[in-house]
Amino acid sequence: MTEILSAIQKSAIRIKKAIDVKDIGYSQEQNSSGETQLQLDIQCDLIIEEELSHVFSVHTLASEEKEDALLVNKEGKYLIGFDPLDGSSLVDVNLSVGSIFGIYSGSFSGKNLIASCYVVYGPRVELVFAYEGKVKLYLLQSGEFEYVKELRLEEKGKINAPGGTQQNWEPYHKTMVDGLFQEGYRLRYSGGMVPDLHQILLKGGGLFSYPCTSDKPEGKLRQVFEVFPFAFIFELAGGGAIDGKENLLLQTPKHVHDTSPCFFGSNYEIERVKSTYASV
Ligand code: AHM
Ligand code: MG
Repeated sequence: MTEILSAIQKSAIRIKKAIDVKDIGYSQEQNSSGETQLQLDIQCDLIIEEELSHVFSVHTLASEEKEDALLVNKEGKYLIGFDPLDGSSLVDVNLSVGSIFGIYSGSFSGKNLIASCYVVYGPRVELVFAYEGKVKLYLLQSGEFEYVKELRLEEKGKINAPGGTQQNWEPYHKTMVDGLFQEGYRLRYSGGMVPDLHQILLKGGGLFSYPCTSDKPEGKLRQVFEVFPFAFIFELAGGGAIDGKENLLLQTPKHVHDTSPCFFGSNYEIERVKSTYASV
């Protein structure tokens, strides 16, 4: 696991440099969800593939930017699912973006997650690594990731980050989101799940939701690359991660690019989601 973390750190340093250039360019290729990929997405994907495929313990790599998983080493023990540059459309407006990694054993299923990690490229580069019962924050300083502290969620937070297009929300979902605002929650939503979830973790709690909507009945966010890694982090930090009813980590995708509605938060808000969704 140390080698995997170190390869992720090396990738993060290279990705930060790739983001910091004047022309990020656009390519004509589409990823498996039919979105036009930014040149930068492709670069970041290649950087991570290059760094992680050198690690002996890595068996398979699956990227949000590639249709199929890539076998790296038959004798390797871990399967890694990653989103090389989540929120990449925010780079040109200079908002924070991130890379997300889930480290699995056996298959890409929620219950098989062993560790997970994300990197936020913001005013500072920070890395969060969840492994062996702890969620640890690191900060990039003079080319090295330095340990900062362990992250723990409070029982209840103050932030509400509701994803998806409001006109496509189910009425019960809108009632729940409005109810939290009426209780004094503040809107914090950048459109990048990495900085949005990072803010909730660092400020002690709140709710991030990306529900099923009329245009996306299975949600938008991908289980293997986005949803499971954050579910693992939120559970280890003392909060919860559900699809509305069940824990997200109980899900097994049929395909590596499958999506799921998802809710991440501290316990108070997750209970609120459960009671809203119990009757639907
Ligand atoms: P991406 O992987 O194509 O960048 O999309 C994922 C992003 C998440 O970071 C974010 O939470 C979500 O899409 C925002 O979607 P929306 O604009 O529909 O709220
Ligand atoms: Mg993404």
